[in-house]
Amino acid sequence: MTHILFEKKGSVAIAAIHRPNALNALNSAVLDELDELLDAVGADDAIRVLILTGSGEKAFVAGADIGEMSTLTKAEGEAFGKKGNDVFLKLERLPIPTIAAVNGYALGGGCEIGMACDIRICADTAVFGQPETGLGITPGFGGTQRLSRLVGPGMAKQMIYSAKNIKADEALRIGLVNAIYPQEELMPAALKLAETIARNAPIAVRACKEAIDRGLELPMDEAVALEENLFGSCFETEDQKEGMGAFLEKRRHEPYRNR
Ligand code: DAK
Repeated sequence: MTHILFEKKGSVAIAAIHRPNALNALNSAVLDELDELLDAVGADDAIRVLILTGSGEKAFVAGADIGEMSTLTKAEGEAFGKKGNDVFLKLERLPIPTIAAVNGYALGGGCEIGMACDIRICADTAVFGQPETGLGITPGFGGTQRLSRLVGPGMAKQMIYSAKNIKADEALRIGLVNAIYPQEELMPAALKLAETIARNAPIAVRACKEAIDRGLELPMDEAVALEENLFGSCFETEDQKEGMGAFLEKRRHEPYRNR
């Protein structure tokens, strides 16, 4: 891949968007590579957590590629929006947990791809925003939907209508990110969190992701029924037997085996 740097550290995968000449802006080529990468990560049983970041120190992702978008017709704009939305939905629905390590500018499509991850942490240099209305367009990769679900419609509308960027501390205050780290500590912190998650029983972790994400779309009675179902399914796993057995025998559990 040319536009994504990929590495595995144990059971944690790290993907860094890499377009050094455009602050990692998302063009069609990046979206195609991301699509392919997500299929590969989803098919790899050994990967338990995916960290998404931007290469370099200045940007996570500075948005969709404005050069590529500037000449789009209505039909091409819709097709570009669909391509992005399909990839972002694939990221959001990846069965394993995902962490966005936001290491700089996360604007437009950059803020949106971060919001398609389960957890966001950022560097103290990070800047977030949805600048689209200032460019004559709407957020096109799910920003109107995910931002309002994450920070509430009032704050999402303020950010989107005003097209004003916010800094890391404001992003933390409104709940857009979970934590802020000095730039050099961001990736170690992301890795530490990923490894902590990866040590827990993978089937249970995936079931929690499904229960939270699908449950949020359901009325409460259906959502708790979904939780009951997923809870029950854990009792068919070897990892549940090992985890509870170890507790009762007052010993540390063996590494979970994803079975
Ligand atoms: N696209 C293309 N190139 C970009 C870019 C972007 N989003 N952001 C930066 N670059 C390029 C710059 O053009 C520059 O290239 P050269 O001139 O060196 O060739 C290089 O990256 C370095 O950027 P700067 O020189 O501007 O760096 P500064 O430090 O001065 O400024 C900045 C950093 C992040 C404040 C500035 O680059 C900036 O404002 N960038 C644009 C940020 C932005 O507005 N992003 C949101 C894009 S809109 C839709 C689908 C998708 C979307 C909407 C609708 N549908 C189909 C409905 C999504 C929209 C967006 O994401």
